Amino acid sequence: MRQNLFQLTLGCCLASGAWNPHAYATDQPQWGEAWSRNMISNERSLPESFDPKTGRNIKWTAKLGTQTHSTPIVARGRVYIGTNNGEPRDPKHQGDRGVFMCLDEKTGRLLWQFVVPKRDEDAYMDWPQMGMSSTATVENERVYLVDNRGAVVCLDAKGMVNGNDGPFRDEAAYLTPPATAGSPPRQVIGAETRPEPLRPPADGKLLAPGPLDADILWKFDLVANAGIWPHDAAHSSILIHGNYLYLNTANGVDNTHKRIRAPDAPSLIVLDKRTGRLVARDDEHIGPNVFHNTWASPSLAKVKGRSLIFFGGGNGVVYAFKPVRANPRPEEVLRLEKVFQFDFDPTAPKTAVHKYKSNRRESPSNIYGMPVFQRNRLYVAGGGDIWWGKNEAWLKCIDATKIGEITTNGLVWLYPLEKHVMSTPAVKDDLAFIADCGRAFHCVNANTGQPLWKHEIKGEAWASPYVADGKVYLGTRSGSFYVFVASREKKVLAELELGNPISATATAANGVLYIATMSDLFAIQKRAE
Ligand SMILES: [Ca+2]
Repeated sequence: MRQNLFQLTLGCCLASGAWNPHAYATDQPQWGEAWSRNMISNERSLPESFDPKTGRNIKWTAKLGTQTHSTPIVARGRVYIGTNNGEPRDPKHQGDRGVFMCLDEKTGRLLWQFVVPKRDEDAYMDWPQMGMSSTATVENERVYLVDNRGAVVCLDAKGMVNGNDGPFRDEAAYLTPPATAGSPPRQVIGAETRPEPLRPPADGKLLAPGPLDADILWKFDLVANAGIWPHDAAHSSILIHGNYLYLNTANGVDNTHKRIRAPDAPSLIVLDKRTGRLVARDDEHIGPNVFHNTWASPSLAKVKGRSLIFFGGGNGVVYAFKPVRANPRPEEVLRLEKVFQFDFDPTAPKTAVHKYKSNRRESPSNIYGMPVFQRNRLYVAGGGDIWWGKNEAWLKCIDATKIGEITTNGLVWLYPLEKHVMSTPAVKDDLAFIADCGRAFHCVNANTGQPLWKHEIKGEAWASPYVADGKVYLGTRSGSFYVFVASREKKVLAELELGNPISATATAANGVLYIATMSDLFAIQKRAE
């Protein structure tokens, strides 16, 4: 099939007389492959190495804030990335903010930015300087994103410069913080704070949106409209299926890390992409067993002719759901119909889970990365919790064709990792790649789970490995960036020191590789010799 497709593509190129080495060059409008979430790309002619100091293979560099935990997305001539306001680009936005930048793909110039005041009722609801850590999803001229306050927004890709498109027109109020300098957030553990709506400033004066500001088309507040409890940072990567958006809610513990304050809130919701209306939610009662937060985003694939939504809950259970039916009645909130559930860590504690907080040997398991689908199998990394749980973590391969309770009969293989894992796997044919927080990068036989090779990396991996052009790209929290050959044998092509931690996964689009450190976004392109 792959060969046929290649021959067909080659045939078309030859027929049109325009053979182009970048024939596979396309946008990357969502995180990972649509919608398997596999961290792979068909881009070609990507560089093996680069050097920001000498400019070798650097197309452009864009200044970000001081913390960047979001992965760059490329669509229709624009590059999108979340960061903080550590380096204010617009003098009217001063102080700590969530920032989401839209840059020109050709030059890296800032086209517009979405700047959102921090939650200041409790530092644990929107951690200081974290910025906007969600990764955007773009379809046509609409940009779907979860902001730092836990609002799902649909933004106009053209921004405010072509006017304030609606129905949402209250941008002035949403970009104005309660106090001009920003209030220092409170951090009183156990205090009876609650998430609150953004307060207007005491003097009533709102900032005026300008041509550098974002244009919100609609907004859905996960706190006010879905009842979730925000914790640390909102982190979602929205999945689009037909007219619907599927996303994890980032419902989490409160600042004691021992209480779930919104036990009935959904973990996975579905919104109508045209209006932002809540269409469906899960009915799995995951809330009480969320050990830390709900930070893993869903994936989708066709299994035996039917589409399934895959989701890793904050309770360490992997679910498959049927997508919502085509036309729910207005005002109806459907319950997602479950097809299977797989307990990722069946022997872990299942009751009073928060008493295992800070226990590095025994605790429930959390899932941070997305479930990756390839050839009827689901590859999921998870285990423990990097901040509050046990060290133990695994890469597990699940048979996605099973139905019902599949914890025992759905496991194909498991591969133990070094210590904690934040990454989503990259599965390329028979090879599965995963990086962990125990400073190990692994290549595993995707069919059997047998280890093939391992490489000791500097720093924890918060990013995911990314396979493109026969190479694996991976950045780490020590600021090291690795390029490996994507093969059964270990071969390190490059080990670079970028001097600043990396949380973002690399992204390839239109023949260019994008790598974000905490403070800079590099567009990297092979120069003609
Ligand atoms: Ca507009």
